Amino acid sequence: FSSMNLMADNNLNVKAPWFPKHASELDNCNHLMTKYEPDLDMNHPGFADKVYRQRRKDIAEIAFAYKYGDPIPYIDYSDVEVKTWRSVFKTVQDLAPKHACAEYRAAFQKLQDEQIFVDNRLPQLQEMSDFLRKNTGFSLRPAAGLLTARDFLASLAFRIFQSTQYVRHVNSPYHTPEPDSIHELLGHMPLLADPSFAQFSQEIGLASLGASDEEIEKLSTVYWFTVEFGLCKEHGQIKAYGAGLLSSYGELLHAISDKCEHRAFEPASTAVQPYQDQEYQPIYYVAESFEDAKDKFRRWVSTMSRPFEVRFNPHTERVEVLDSV
Ligand code: TIH
Ligand code: FE2
Repeated sequence: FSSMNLMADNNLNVKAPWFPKHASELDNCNHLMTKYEPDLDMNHPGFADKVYRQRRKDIAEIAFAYKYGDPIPYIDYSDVEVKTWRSVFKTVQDLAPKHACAEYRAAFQKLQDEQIFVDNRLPQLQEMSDFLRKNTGFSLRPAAGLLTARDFLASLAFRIFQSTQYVRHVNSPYHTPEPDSIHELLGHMPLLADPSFAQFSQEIGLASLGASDEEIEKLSTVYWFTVEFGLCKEHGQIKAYGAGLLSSYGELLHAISDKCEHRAFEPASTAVQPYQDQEYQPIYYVAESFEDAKDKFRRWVSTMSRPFEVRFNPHTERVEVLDSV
């Protein structure tokens, strides 16, 4: 401890990229990746659907206008959007008891008990944010689409999850290559309500602050193969905890079939495994448990080159930078 001094902001190693020091600075962390958008990609199921494209624009505007501290605006979801929600919700209800990890099942039950997960309406981000805050201190802010890895990971450091608010096109309910609110709600929210998993998510975020581009790439690859597409062991059986699996009926069945490869989660090798994000994954990584994944992740992160340490102060929602060189 004695060798670590709090660094003044302007003292920070000039080589470290800018990063937010307070949750309010996430207002600047909303840069989008332009990938698979209904306006740009002819293969998007919404490409020829004018009504869908306008809806996406309207909901994106809400996210761009959002500022720290605002309540998350209410979305009046249409009958078509509710129909899409219902069909995905039903498949998750069918598959989760057998294929989702215990932490997911427990949180899913809680969300049903509190009437947040029901089949005839989409949960609003604000009520979901309140639920998470009570359980793990996580909260939500609306995002307009797929964010850059640096911006997305930075928010996790503050226990803030940037969540899309639009709904996938009704013609592709069981798999979409882009995040949407159904993926966020059914995939991410249950696990963000689990304390151990919430901690793991925040640690990925903390490790990303001020990291080099190469390290961001590695961290987002680890994120991809854990938080998004992770499998884990439970009493000798393989279960899903990755959000991209739990929100996609199609990919969940693929991931537990013999049409793909399962490897043991090992951060150093997982971090450099190339992946694609348009189709089902050919490889999945299996963790022994969240605790084991966290231990391995911590050991690996400590080998990274960042010349300072960061510590989150939950009372001020500020990240303190500790000079460790
Ligand atoms: N493929 C997921 C689904 O269909 O629900 C959504 C995404 C997961 C990861 C990135 S986008
Ligand atoms: Fe996701």
